[in-house]
Amino acid sequence: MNAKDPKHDLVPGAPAAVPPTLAEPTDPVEPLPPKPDQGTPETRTPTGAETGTDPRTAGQQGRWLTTATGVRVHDTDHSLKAGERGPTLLQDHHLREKITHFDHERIPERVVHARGAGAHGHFEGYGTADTVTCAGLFAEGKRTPVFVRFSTVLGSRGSADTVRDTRGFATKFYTDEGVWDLVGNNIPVFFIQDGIKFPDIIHAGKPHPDREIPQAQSAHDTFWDFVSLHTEAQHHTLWNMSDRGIPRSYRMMEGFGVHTFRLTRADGTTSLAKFHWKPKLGIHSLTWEEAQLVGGLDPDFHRRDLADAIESGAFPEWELGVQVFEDTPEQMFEGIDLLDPTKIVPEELAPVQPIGRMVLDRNPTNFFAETEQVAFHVGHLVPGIDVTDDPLMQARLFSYVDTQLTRLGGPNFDQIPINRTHAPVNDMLRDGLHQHAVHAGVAPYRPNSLDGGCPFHAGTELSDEETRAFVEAAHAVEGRKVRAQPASYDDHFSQARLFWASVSPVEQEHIVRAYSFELGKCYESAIKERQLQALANIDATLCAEVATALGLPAPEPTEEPADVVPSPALSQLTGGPWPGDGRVVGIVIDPDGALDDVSEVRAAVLAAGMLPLLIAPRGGTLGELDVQRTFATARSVEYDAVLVAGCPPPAPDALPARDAKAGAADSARLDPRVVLLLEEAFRHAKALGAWGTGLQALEIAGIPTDVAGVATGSAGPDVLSQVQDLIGTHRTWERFATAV
Ligand code: HDE
Repeated sequence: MNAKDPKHDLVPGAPAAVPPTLAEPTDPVEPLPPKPDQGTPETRTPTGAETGTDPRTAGQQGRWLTTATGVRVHDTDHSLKAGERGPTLLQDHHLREKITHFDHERIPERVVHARGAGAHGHFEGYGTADTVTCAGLFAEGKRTPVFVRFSTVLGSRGSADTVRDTRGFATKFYTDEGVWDLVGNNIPVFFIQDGIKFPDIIHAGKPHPDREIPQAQSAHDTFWDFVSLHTEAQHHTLWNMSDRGIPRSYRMMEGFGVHTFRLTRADGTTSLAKFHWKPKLGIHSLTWEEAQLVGGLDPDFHRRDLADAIESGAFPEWELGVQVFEDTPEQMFEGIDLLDPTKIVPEELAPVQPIGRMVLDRNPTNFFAETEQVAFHVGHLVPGIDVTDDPLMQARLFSYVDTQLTRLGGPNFDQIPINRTHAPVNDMLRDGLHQHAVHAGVAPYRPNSLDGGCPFHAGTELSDEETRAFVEAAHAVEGRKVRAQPASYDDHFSQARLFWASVSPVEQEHIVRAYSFELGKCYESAIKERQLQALANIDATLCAEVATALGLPAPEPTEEPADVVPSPALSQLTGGPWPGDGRVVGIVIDPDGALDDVSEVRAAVLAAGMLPLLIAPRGGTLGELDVQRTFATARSVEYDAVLVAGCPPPAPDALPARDAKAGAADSARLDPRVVLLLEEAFRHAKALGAWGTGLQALEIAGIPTDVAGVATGSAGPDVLSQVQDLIGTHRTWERFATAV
């Protein structure tokens, strides 16, 4: 086994904890430990008790290959045959076990949110929520382990990360009082107001049932057919068409509980509240072109970004905040119906008050065991946090348990290690497929006298932390069976208009392009025209711009556009500058030219918590420098900023006839793939920096040096510090033309 390779410490993504030897290992050793960045679920019994065992023993142990029952195997490469050239014998129990288990390795993917990535971490309360809820996890300094899963909604498990879609943001808090799941999204509103319509919107968004296309996207007829007929979806759709639909990173997304929750104090009094996750790194997005390129070049872009950031110590962080409202019988705030999940409450009207922070600091050890098997449920609530009568939330209370029965194969999914609570379980639930607990006693019923009356009811006094139970808030209801909704739910356009009016011109421009693309991909003109009608009811300019792109007339609104007061908090460009943690900086070098300052700049990028990747004509090592990317493997979309430290001439593999990536610039002086890299980074308004002969490279590539976002200088460290400032605003926004 090699000594630890220092490269493994610098560049994340090494497949194993220890670099492999060139020759096949022949001496039996114990299984290698997981990588240092990886965590596991805490070792708890199926009923929540701490075991104190090393979590690694939950995986494979010992140096010898065994069967599933631990019998040592001497040969797993040859089946048991009747003679060397004869048929395989039915007797071969090892073959049958191996093949049978393999045949059943797959489980149904999630019906929505199938594609996702997860991480472990912790939540720490600030104590500021004590005035509104008795939930123990928010107490000052209280640390609670968490597991978070981010996801897209529409795509299958193997679909690309960077598609235009809503993102799931689901957090499992393993609190002392049981598990609390906050199963939210990165968009604060939803397509529908009543959960009974969830299968309809999802059927419309999923691929067409005949051809099963397109995958993981809303740019098709059935989606726009539904949302144009069902205009309560227009607000959510507008967010999807905005940059929120194509995040740069899971680490750079807001999260929202979407519904209004009911919080209960120790004295039983209640408030209504909306949960918000605010990312430390700000909210940033890809451009549409980047998202398209990444979808092909690195479909795992968000998954990789999350894992790499954690591995390199740039731990993603969010602050949890609440908007709190008086729990009045009307459940309204400033005319906004708090039970309508297609509505937000602008932060300017009800500030988001910070109540704690979450840090994700460990990657899963095993994707299937943890990220795939984690089972969230809106009904996983703890004392102090309750649901409301939002009809979308009500349906979810049924759906999340129900779906696990199919997905995880039975009612004991709470006993899978990643789902195990850290609080004692004594539930009288018995048996079922895959029961892990060995329950003692004879009386899993109440009342009983045979088990000493166990288990007992806990108390309803919320102020008594030792004995309190989860107590439903005694909220009054109307009590008349109807299939109907309140009149306030009929306003479908005013908040879509609010969102449009609140974002910056460049964000508006992106929205126009997104609608134009998506509707342009629809086949049927009637669907485009119907959606244009909905846009007319949101904003005349938006409608006119999209209509022009589609070559259709812009209709007049059928409803008087609402007067709205813009909410600056809705724009991604509000705030900043933001930290550059975990940002990726590409450094182009010419191995045959001067390598002035490259080592120093690389070290400075690392010291700033960012990841430097050296890009050279060929792989390998240049002096003390490792090359991470070649011109053939590099593409601009991987980098948040590009530094140019040399002017490499075309490499031997850059013949335009052989390389589709080749550009048309001064092909004798600069490798055409570097030209493409620089052109793209510039077009996407990313930070560029050059010094020494790198300045010539910019000139040959036609990149102006007298514009915002292009840093030049005589020495690398000086250029890097300018580029770091530019990364703080994510892009040089003034370079984006806005035609709207
Ligand atoms: Fe979900 N949703 N949902 N949803 N949802 C699921 O549960 C459902 C809704 C959300 O990473 C499923 O375990 C219904 C809103 C996330 O494992 C399923 C309705 C919001 C995740 C389900 C909604 C969400 C899910 C599929 C309408 C944002 C991924 C697999 C009443 C607040 C969780 C599963 C993960 C997953 C049903 C609406 C967020 C089928 C019926 C609104 C983040 O149970």
